[in-house]
Amino acid sequence: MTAATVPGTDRAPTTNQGVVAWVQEIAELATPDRVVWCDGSEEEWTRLTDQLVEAGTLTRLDPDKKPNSFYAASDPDDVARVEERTYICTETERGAGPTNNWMAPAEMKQTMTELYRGCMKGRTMYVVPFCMGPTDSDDPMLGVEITDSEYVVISMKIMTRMGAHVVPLLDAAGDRWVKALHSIGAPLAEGQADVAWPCNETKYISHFPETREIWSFGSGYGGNALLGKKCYALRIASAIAHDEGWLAEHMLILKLISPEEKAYYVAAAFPSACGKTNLAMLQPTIPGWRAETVGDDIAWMRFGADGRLYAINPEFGFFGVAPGTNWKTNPNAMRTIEQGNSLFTNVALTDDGDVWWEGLEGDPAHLTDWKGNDWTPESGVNAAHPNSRYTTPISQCPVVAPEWNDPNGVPISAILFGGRRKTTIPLVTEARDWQHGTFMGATMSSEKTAAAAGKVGEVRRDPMAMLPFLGYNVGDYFAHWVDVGKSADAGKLPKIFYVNWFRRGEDGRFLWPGFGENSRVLKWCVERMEGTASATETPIGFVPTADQIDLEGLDAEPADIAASLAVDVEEWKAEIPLIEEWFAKVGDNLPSSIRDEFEALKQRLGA
Ligand code: GTP
Ligand code: SPV
Ligand code: MN
Repeated sequence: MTAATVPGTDRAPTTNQGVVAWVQEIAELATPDRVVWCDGSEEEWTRLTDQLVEAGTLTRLDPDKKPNSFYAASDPDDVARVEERTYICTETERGAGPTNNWMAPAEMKQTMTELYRGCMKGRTMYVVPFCMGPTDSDDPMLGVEITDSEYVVISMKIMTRMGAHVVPLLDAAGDRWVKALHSIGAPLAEGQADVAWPCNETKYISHFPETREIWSFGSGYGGNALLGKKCYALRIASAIAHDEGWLAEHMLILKLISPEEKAYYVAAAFPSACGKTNLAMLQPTIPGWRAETVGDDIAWMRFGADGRLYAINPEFGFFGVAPGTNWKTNPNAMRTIEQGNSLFTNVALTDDGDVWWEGLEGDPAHLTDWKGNDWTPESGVNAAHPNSRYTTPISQCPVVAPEWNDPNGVPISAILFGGRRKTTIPLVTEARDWQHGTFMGATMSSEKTAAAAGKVGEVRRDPMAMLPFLGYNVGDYFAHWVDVGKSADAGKLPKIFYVNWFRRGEDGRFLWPGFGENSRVLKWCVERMEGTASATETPIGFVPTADQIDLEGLDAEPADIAASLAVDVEEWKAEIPLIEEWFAKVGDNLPSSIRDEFEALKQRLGA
């Protein structure tokens, strides 16, 4: 089939000839049965969800419980981001750096072109115009995703600003838009029956930061397939941000309001499945304090005319970890999904048309688990996959900040870094200054979670929670952070803190209750910014003692709180060779200022 005969190719709603030519080129290569230009309408949503119910990909939930909401179960081999199949294809290997898989762009394109050849046979090719961040921005960040997955189209409707209203922006964009090509890689032969979750064993998630392109093949799940999210808003955008002097970060954005009605905006970088969504929807336990959500996963930060750092959330929905979410840990997420218009992937299905996952209230006697098997409490397996997720509109969040859609963003006064560490890292540490904070971020570490395929629990360095999401050389990234600090008025830079909600006692229990109680830590951070709280200077930075944090009414063992805040010099000395090893990997591109911070830390520890 040639492009001229792929029905629909010629129905482009845009005058952007670059878009038209690219769609034509891909239609010719992938040979779908038809091309559909998505308009993002309710009619389109209904048509696609009906079609997916018919195909067995989606199950409609009971509308009295979750209106206009659906359950999906993926192929058991397509459940998370595939980091070992994720590539940064820069002209030089140095460009991608020591932390990314690299292949030369021409070689990758040659390999993948052969995979894409005929890969949409028997399917529909959808063209999804989308915008990351508010559409009324001075410089809207546009993209076009081509995909052969209906599930991806409806997910993109929740997660991005997409459809007809983006087309006028695209018309005027020239070549300032990102080509995002996605295929599940499951062509259908004449008469071949489809499966509920088609995908391909061979997977590639490839990025070409120099030409602002994304090529994804073989997976239909999450960050592998919804290309506006990690691929564009982090990997491609981090490279753009490096060139243009701003920051694209794996951070939530939270608005904290004091009893005096003063608002503080906080951005926080925690690795995948380490608490961003939960903190973003925090329900403070301290009387008089309130919190509102701006974003739960990604922040784009630029300096404003007043010299302060302003953040926007480029996303339009939440793609949240389901297990552990409940009315106690995250009531605002529960209220968001309760309103419907949501997808639930790889959770369990109840017998009465609702969803369930480990940690949710209720103790169901019978379920259909994420693999489609009968499940009872005696089954001895999880009913939901640990990386099962809800996809839901931000606008439904009952505590969404009114300014979440403001193209100018919100002024950030604090940045938190944090990982999941059983030992060593105290509940909270304040950096001495921006450069020290950059060192903290650069040496951050965390135990691996189910958000990516691979071994769970292993400690790895995850700088600024960006290890899997950086579109260029990690040493250049650290230098960029240092430069951003130098370019600014020090007094206007956010203060940096390092937190750890996950420190454990010898018996394995969490020392800090976490969730809403994290507001106590945030209150201390705010009071440090205001100069009203005290801290104790330690070799690793400023750490509070238990009496320096507001613990009134907290139900916790004082010994546990003290242990969560302890700076154990011996544990820290054991951390030194691990940082040494990490910096050896970063190599010659490690900025000397970050090396200096390390030497100073060693001196203070007597290591
Ligand atoms: P991604 O969407 O993968 O980027 O994850 P995330 O960083 O948004 O993590 P999320 O908030 O979804 O939390 C992941 C897991 O950590 C869930 O099972 C939570 O219940 C758990 N969690 C979140 N906050 C806390 C906390 O303060 N303490 C403890 N112990 N667990 C937490
Ligand atoms: C993460 O892993 O950090 C996520 C989920 O937010 S995904 O979109 O799959 O990357
Ligand atoms: Mn994330």
